Amino acid sequence: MKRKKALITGITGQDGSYLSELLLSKNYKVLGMMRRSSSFNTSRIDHLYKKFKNNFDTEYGDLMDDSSIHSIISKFKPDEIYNLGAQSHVGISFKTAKSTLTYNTLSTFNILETIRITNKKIRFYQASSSEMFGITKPPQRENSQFLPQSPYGISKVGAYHTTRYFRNAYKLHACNGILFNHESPRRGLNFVTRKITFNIPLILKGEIKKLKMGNLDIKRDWGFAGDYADAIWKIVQYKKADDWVVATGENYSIKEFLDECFGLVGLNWKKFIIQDSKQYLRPSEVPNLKGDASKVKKILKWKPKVKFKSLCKMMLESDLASNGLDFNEAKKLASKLK
Ligand code: NAP
Ligand code: G4F
Repeated sequence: MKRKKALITGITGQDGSYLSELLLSKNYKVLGMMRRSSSFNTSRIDHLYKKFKNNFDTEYGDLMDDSSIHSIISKFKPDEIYNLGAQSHVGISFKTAKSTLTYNTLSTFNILETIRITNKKIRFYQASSSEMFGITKPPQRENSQFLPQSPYGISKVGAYHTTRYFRNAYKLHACNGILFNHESPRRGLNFVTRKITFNIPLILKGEIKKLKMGNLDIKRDWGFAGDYADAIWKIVQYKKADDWVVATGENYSIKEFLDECFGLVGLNWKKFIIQDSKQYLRPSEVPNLKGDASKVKKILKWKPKVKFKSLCKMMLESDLASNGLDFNEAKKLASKLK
């Protein structure tokens, strides 16, 4: 059987790294498109260059530069394109509203238009987001209303509709995965879950005394990024291009995430967290996300394996290990802070 080739944008991000590992394990050839940065940004994928040297590589490109997309697609000739590249931070999107709107929406258009011109058989995946639902009440599903509350949310609605437009108008196999929050030890340090697990060891070691945070009453439906990579792949393999909600169906507040993680080392978070710090409050919020993933479960037979408590433990264990600590040693340090 012919070996499949996948092009991944946003390869250097959390999801890019898990998706690459999954596709390589399925014998794909994977090419990642990455942007130039002044310092190296490949720490999440460095292990793949060596291990899969004939099947894994990256190429510099820019999703706002059609000629660079065209050149990569013409040369690599992918069967599938996974568009994960985006300014993905909601809070920062309020500060970089115009570039987030432009980049996240037009980048999707640029890839789809190139597919339309070069090879309409290429299957396309768009990284859509539960942030698009905004203030719509949970549970949110495929046909729930989009009421985005941030430049990021609006940009993702634009990209979602761009994907549907190419599917309907030009019959491209263009899919939207509407993924709810998914986390991992590779999550960026300025997303709320990783901010918490990254800083607990620093609190234990006395390197910081207090951590400033924003609104802790917000609820999110948090899954594990490794599980979500599997859903992304299944969405693209399905015979019919469609839109799919991917979620665990359970949600927790940030206070509950703090309870769980600080509890694992025997600490009470209230002693160490400053709430409602102006720096982290957003001009408008998405208060309550909880997805209904019945469709993806029923048709694609996908279900999340990692639940909330295991996710907290996995992330904290990894950040403790990076500081040379295990849970027992962490608890000993914690007893000195009580
Ligand atoms: P991430 O870790 O922030 O990775 C984003 C990727 O996009 C990185 O490779 C980043 O490159 C690249 N990128 C960002 N801004 C760019 C720009 N202006 N030009 C070129 N490349 C740029 O995000 P993720 O968690 O893996 O998410 C992957 C995709 O899924 C994103 O589109 C995100 O919006 C979407 N999504 C994520 C979640 C979630 O909970 N994780 C949920 C729903 C949807 P650098 O490494 O150089 O920064
Ligand atoms: O972890 P967050 O920054 O993720 P957010 O805004 O939900 O966005 C993530 O999930 C989306 C899917 O719904 C993705 F599309 C998007 O790319 C990204 O991956 O914040 C979660 C919540 C927010 O309500 C925020 O206001 O936590 C609240 N929060 C409270 N204190 C904080 C903090 N968020 C951050 N980042 N830092 C804080 O100190």
